[in-house]
Parts: sequence; structure tokens; C-alpha cells
Amino acid sequence: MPLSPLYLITDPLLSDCPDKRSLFDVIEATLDEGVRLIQYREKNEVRRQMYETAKRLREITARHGATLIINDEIDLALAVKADGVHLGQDDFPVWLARKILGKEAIIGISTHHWTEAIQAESDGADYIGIGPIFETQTKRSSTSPLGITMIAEVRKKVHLPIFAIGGVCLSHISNIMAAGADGVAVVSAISGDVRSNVNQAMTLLKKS
Ligand code: TZP
Ligand code: MG
Repeated sequence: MPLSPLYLITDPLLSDCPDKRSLFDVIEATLDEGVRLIQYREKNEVRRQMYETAKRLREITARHGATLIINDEIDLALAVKADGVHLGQDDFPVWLARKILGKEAIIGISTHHWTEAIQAESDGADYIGIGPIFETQTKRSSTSPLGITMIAEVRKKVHLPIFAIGGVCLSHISNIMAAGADGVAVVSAISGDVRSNVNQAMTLLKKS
């Protein structure tokens, strides 16, 4: 099944609002509005709590027929029967993640240049993230923003689904898709009025 073009990544920013809504409420709302691809990304929590959160996200996403990807943690993906993992350049190699999770698992790789994208494809990844495309406050990165031109470069060189990530706003979506991306992986673009933002993002993606 092809990966849905709107890829939502969890972040504390999503539940940062006056009514202190929970991450689960936010995710449920985005799923109601049609999001079908969620990544659980957590950098500041103990693993026991991560397990509890991931388990609940698995229940919620399964109810909506949505795909759940776990950032970094292969054992957590296995434990909660997630659909796959998203790995960085310094995480376990694709072959090892594949060995642990099996051939049906979705394995995504973060890339920052077309050379890494080519490598990810030859390693057997199922999709790549390419970024940061723009400046972002959500993740500290040692890589300068790549710009949309890098998406076009990568598109020429790999067949894998490409998700543009990092500082992607609703207003960038059309140009990103025109450059050859298959989707956008976002946090801040959806935060705030999540229902409205998801709707707008999906409309823009459908037009692209
Ligand atoms: N990886 C590269 S940039 C980023 C991640 C997880 C953060 C994306 O968040 P935002 O708010 O869409 O820039
Ligand atoms: Mg990582």
C-alpha cells in the first residue's frame, strides 16, 4: 500500500495550547481529518512511558486504519506491533532493522544529501526523509537547510518515496511536490488548529 503523503510526526509542540490537550487527542483529531501516517518521535521520555504512549498510539492508529512508525527504537516498534521504524544515519543499519522487524516492516531513513538517499535505496529502505529543507525550531540540526532544489536532485537519483522534512509550512507544499517529493513530514505546519491545518495540507497535497 503506498504511503500517505501527509506524514505527521509527534512532538510536544502539538499539545502545546491553553487547554492542555493531550497528544492522544491531537492525534485522534488528525486521524479524524484523514491523516494516515503517524510517526511517534520522543526525545525526552523514559522508555517505560514511551512504551505506554506507543501502545496507545498503536490502538488509536489501528482504529483508523493508519500506519504507525516509531522513531529510532526498533524494539519499541516490535513491542507495540508498529508498522515500522524511522532511522537516522547513526542508528542501526537497514539490514539489521529488517532482520529484527521482518520483510513486511516499513523502514524509513533520514537523509541530508542525495548520496545518502542513494545509499538508503540500495540498503533496502522503504522511504526516505530528506531535510531539513528549511530552518526549523523543532529539531536541532548540524545540517544547513537544503532548500527545495535538493528534493529535485534526489528525485532524479532514487525511486523510493521521498518525504520533505524540516520547516515545511502549508505554503511550501505545492513547490515541494512539484520538485518531485511524494509527501511532507511535518510538526509545526499542523500544530495549533490541527483540524484546519490538516484539511488545508490535504487539499494542497491532492492538488499537487
Ligand atoms: N527531522 C528533521 S527536521 C525535523 C525532524 C524530526 C522536525 C520537523 O518539524 P517541523 O516543525 O515540521 O520543522
Ligand atoms: Mg533518529
